[in-house]
Amino acid sequence: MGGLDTQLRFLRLVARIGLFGFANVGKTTIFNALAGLEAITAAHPFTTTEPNVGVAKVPDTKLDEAAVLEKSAKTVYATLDLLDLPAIGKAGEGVGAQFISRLREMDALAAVLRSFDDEAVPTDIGGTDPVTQAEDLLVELTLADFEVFDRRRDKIRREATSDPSKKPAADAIAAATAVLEEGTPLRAAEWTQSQALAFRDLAPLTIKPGIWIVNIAEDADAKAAAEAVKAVVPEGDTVVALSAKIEEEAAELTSEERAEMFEELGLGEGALATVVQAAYGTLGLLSFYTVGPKESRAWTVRRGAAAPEAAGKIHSDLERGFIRSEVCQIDTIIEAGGWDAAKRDGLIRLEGKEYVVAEGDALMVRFSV
Ligand SMILES: Nc1nc2c(ncn2[C@@H]2O[C@H](COP(=O)(O)OP(=O)(O)OP(=O)(O)O)[C@@H](O)[C@H]2O)c(=O)[nH]1
Ligand SMILES: [Mg+2]
Repeated sequence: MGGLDTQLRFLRLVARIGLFGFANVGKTTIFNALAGLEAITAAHPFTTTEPNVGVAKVPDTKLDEAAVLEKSAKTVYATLDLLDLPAIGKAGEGVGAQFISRLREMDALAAVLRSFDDEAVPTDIGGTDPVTQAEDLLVELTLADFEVFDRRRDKIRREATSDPSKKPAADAIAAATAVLEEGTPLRAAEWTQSQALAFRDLAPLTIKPGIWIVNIAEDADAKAAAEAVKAVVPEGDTVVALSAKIEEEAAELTSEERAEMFEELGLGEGALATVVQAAYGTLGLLSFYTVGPKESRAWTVRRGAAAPEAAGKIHSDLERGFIRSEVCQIDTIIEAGGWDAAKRDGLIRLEGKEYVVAEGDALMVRFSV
C-alpha cells in the first residue's frame, strides 16, 4: 500500500510498536513477556497513565545457528521498541487526546483483546468477547482520524481556493474524510502515493499496520479465536491468539527450556515470536546479517534498500566508502557449515552498489574511506 511505503521512508532506525486496548486485558503481561521486563501488572480497573517503554528482541533461529557455527563471542538480535499504553477510555467515552498522540508516534499498532475469564480480574466494558473489543477499538480509531481529517478538510479547502497547487492535497483529504465518515479505516481503502503523502503529517492511526493479539485462556482453541477476529478487522492485518499467562511463564525460562515447553504444547516458536516477526513483515522491514567469530548480528533495513544503504546501518563509513559486498544467504552459510566453508565452496558472490539486499542475506562489506 502506498501509505505504508511513504511512512517507511521516514521510519527511524528501530520500529515502534504500541500495545493498546481496554483495561485488564493483559497488555502489561504481554509487554513483560515480549520485553523480558517486569512492569507492574495488577487486576484493577484504574490504570496508570504513563506508558511502559521497552525493547523486544526479534527471535531468530537462523542467527542462533550461524552464531554456533562461527563460534561467535556475541549474538546481537534485531529489536523493536515497545510501548505499553495505559488502557483506552471506555467504549463510547472516546479516546483521550494524550493517549491518541502517543499512538500517532507508533509505526504499528498492536491491540490486545481479552478472551480469558477470571473472576479475580474485573472486566472492562469490552467484556471478554474479543470480536466486540476489536470492533469497538476500530470505531474509536476511525473516529479519532475522522475528527482530525474533518478539520483539515475545511482548512485546506479554503487554502486551495487561493492556492490551486493545494487542490490535489485538498481532494485527497476530502476523499479520506469521506471514507472515515463511513466508518472505514483508511488502510481498508486504496490510496496512491501522492494521496498518502497528503495524509502524512496527520499521522492517521487507521493507516498504520494493525496487529491483533487475542489473549485466550490457557486451554482455548487459538485458531478459532484468531479466525473470529480476522473476520472483523481490515484485510492484511495480523491476528495472533496466545495465552499471556503461558507466554509470561515461558519468558522466565532459558531458551532451551522454552523451546521444550512450546514443543510439548505444540506452539512452535511461541506466539510472541510470531507477533514480533509479523510486525517486521507488516512494517516492510527485512533482516540481513553479519556473521563471524567476534559477533553474529541481525540488522534491519527497509525492503528495497540497496547494499550501501544496508551497509550504512552497520556504520556510516561503510556506506560512504562502499566498494562492493560479499553476499550469501544465511541458509546457504548454515548448510555449508559457516562463512569460511561457504567461501571455500565458492558460494559467496560479489555485489556492487546497485544490489538490492534480500531478506536473509549475510554481508561482508568492502569499503575504503
Ligand atoms: N487468567 C488470566 N489472567 C491474566 C491473563 N493475562 C493477564 N492476566 C491477569 O490480569 C490482570 C491484568 O493484567 P495486565 O497485564 O496488568 O493487564 P493490562 O491490560 O495491562 O491492564 P491495565 O494496564 O490496568 O489496563 C493481572 O492480574 C494479570 O495477571 C491471562 O491470560 N489469564
Ligand atoms: Mg497495564
